[in-house]
Amino acid sequence: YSNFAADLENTITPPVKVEHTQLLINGRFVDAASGKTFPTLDPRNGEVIAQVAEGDVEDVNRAVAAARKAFDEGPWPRMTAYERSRILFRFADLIEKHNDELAALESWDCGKPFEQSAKIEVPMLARVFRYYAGWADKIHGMTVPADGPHHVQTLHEPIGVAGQIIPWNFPLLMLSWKLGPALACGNTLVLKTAEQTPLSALLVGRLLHEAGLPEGVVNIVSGFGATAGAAIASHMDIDKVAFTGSTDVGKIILESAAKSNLKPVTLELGGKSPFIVCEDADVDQAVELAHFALFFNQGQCCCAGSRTFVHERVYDEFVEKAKARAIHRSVGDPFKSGIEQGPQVDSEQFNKILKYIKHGVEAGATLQTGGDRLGSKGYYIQPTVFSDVKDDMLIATDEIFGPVQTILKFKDLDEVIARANNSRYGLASGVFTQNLDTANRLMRALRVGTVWINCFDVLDATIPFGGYKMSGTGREKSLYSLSHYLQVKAVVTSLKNPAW
Ligand code: TXE
Repeated sequence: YSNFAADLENTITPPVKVEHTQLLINGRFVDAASGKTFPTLDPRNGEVIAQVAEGDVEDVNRAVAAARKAFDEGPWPRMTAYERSRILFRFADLIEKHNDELAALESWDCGKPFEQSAKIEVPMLARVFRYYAGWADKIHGMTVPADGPHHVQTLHEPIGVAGQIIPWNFPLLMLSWKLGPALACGNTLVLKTAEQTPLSALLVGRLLHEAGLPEGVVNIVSGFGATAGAAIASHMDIDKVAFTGSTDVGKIILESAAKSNLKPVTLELGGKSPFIVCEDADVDQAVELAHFALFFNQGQCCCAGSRTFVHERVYDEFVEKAKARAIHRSVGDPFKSGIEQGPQVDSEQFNKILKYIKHGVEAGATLQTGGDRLGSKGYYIQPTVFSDVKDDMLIATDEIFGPVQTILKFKDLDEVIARANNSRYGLASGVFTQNLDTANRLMRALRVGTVWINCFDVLDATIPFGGYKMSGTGREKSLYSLSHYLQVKAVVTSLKNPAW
């Protein structure tokens, strides 16, 4: 890794200016009520990018009041669905116009490769909003053939004010998966960004208003979980909460919702997704896909293929090649061309990953490559591969959320199904095989929200995403996401002339 490490000492200046650092409440950028700010840091070197307004309970209250007014008095929920749809389409056009600016803010704050942000994530952001713009005028109820002299229909109404709390690993995409369905259904909302990555969402907020979004519909509060986040989860005037983050905080959110006003909650939490390489696999292809499944986004994906199960027939060859692929992974300044991996998001995640690597070594797994930090500043970690991993080692049970591949050996399908399902999580999985029967068997047997067969991380807006077990509840993206942002009202009308 020495070549990369040498490069890490000089950080490239990102091609963007930070314009927005205040909270967005009622269509205006404002300071926090307390006047407090917090620094958002550059993961390449730990230096301050900008001071950002630190929202707290009082700011959440102001934001909820604005969202409530925008919901109760309109115009947003009462606009024609077509008008709402047009605003969202215009917003998607503005995303494209500001592609590189959004991508640069995202990469600077998160540490992810700029090429990844500019070519994959920001285009996906526009795609997600166009998907939901298309839904806005296609949301409608049913007529119901009830017994008796009644005409029965259902109205699908927006749920009200949504509270949305997002993490730092994909700030823009997580924002789009939450704002998209909420807005298409006519809700207003308060979004809390992660404290590590507040910047890109604030530019999104400005662009939404440039597209014609009425004031108060989207309010964005930067701040911390224990203060601003907790205020959202327990707020009496928020009608629904959507959260993406750790399983531990997911439990707190559910509890706060129950203890306050019983608002419905959707949760998208952690995972320990199996990636199963079957005996008929083309090893080179399997290695490449398994590598992508784990290392993409510095390994900071809730659906990362973080338990690589490999059939014993191809195991040795797979381990050798997985190691070689990890050694060749290009790690470096995310603003440099051709970089596959940047730094981890912050010192907390960085230390957590190094701790798990140490656990792995101590537990007796074989460290094939990596295992340490890269360079002397910032939060870069060497692409790391462990083989001979046993199911009960912490590196095989816990979400590491970093560039650490753990390879486990299996003998037959029954065994790997049982082991893959033996997890408190159930978010996603990958299956690599040419055998149709094997693929069909695994597809049905795995207790997870997504099965990717001979592919991974296909996250199109049309495909539902969400977890079984402790990976969460509810589905994001796709038609399924809309139901979480709608109330169903039954309307029963007595018929004067039932004979008809
Ligand atoms: O998560 P938190 P952290 C996993 C991953 C990672 C671990 C810890 O394993 O290493 O979680 O990351 C807000 N009330 N995932 O500490 O704390 C917080 O401000 C309300 C998986 O960053 O869950 C941020 O906006 N909100 C995951 C968001 O919750 C609270 C993505 C996530 O932070 C809160 C991120 C509280 N009491 C981490 N405490 C995924 N599913 O993709 C914190 N928050």
